[in-house]
Amino acid sequence: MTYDERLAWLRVAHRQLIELPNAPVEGNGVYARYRHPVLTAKHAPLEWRYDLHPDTNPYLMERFGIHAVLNAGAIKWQGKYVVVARVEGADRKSFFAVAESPNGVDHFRFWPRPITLPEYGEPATNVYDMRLTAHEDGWIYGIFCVERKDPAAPAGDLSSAVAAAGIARTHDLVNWERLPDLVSKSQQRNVVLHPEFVDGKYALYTRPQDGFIDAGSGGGIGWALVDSMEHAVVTDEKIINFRHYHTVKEVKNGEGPHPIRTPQGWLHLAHGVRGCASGLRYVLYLYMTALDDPARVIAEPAGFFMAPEGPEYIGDVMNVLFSNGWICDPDGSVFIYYASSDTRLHVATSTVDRLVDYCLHTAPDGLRTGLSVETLNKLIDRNQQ
Ligand code: BGC
Ligand code: BMA
Repeated sequence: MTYDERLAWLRVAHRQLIELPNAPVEGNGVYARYRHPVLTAKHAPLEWRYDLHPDTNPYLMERFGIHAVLNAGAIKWQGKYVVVARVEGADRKSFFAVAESPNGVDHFRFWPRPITLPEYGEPATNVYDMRLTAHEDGWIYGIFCVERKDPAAPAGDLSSAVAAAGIARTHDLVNWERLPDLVSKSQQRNVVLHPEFVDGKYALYTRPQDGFIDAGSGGGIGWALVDSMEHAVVTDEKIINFRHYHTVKEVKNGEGPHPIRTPQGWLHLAHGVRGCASGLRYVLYLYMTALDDPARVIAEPAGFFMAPEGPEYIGDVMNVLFSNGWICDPDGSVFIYYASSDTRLHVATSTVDRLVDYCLHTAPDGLRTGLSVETLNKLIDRNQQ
C-alpha cells in the first residue's frame, strides 16, 4: 500500500469503528449489556497516534502508542453523553480525555485534544479514575487518583507508590483549575464528591487505606464533610460501607461515581475486590443510603451486581470490572459506563426504578452459606405456590 492508500484505509476503518451502531443484549432484567464496547484504544484519533506527514513518517507508522481506554467519569452536558476517560499509553502513563456521544451508547468521539491538567505540588507520575460531579455550587469537579513514587521506598523498589486524591474543577471540561490535593492522614484513592451540600459542607466519599495497594486495617467506603474544596481537609472520617470476610469486597472496596438521588434513597454504585489464585478480582455492586442521611445504608443486595463476562475477562489486568461513571437521564434511564480488564469501556443501561427494585428486593448477604440456602428455599417455595 502506498502512503495515501494506507492513510485512506486508516481513516475509513476509524470512521467505521466510531459509527458502528450498538445494540443491547437481553440480560437478567436488571440491566442490559451492549454488543460492542463504547470506547477502545482504536477510537483514539489518528492525529494522536500517527505523524501524518509523509516526509517525517514515510511508513505511516504509529508514533504514540495508545494501549487502553478505561475507567471513565461521566456527565450529561449540553445535551450530550460525555465521558472523561482514562486513556493509557503504551508507556503506562494514563491521562484524561473527553469523548462525547449523542445517545450514550454509540458514536463516542474524542474531543481533539486530551485534557491538559495543571500540576499541584510534586508533579504526578500518573493520574487516573476521575469522578465527575456537577455540584450545586455551580462548578463541575473532577476528583482523581494522583500517583507518585514513594519517596520512602528503599533503593531498588521501583513499584511502591503513594496515592492521593487530586482535585480540579471546570465550567467547560476544557479549562481545568487545579486545587490542592485532598489532605488526609491516610492514602486515598476512589474519592468522590457528593453533588449536594450536607449541613452546609461539601461531602466526600473516601477510601482510606494503609498502604498503596492494601486497604489494610482501614478500607471501606468512608464519609467526610469538608468546609471547602479549595483547601479540602479530612478531619473526621467514618466508614459507611464495610468490607466483610468471604464476600465480593473482602479485600477492598470503593465508591464508583457519585450516587443518584431517587425517591427511595441515594443509589450507589461501587466496586468490590477479592483475592484469588489468579490475582485480584474486581466486581461492581450497588447499595442505597437514606435521603436525609447519605451516610446511612438502608439496603445492600448480596454479592455482585455486575462481574466480568466472556471477552470482558481478557485484557491488561484480567478479571476486572470497574466503574467511576454513570448518567441518569430525567426520564429515569441510567447509563452505566464500566471498563473491563483495564482495557476498554462499555455501557450497560437500566432505569432508576429497576435498580432501586433490585436493591430493595434482593436479599442482603447473610455472610454464611446456610443463610444463602434459606433465601433460595424461600424463593423456591414462593414459586411453587
Ligand atoms: C494502576 C491502577 C491500579 C493501582 C492499584 C496503579 O499503578 O495504575 O490501575 O488501580 O495501581 O493496583
Ligand atoms: C485500581 C483502580 C483502577 C483499576 C483497578 C484494577 O485499584 O483504581 O484504576 O481499574 O485497580 O487494576
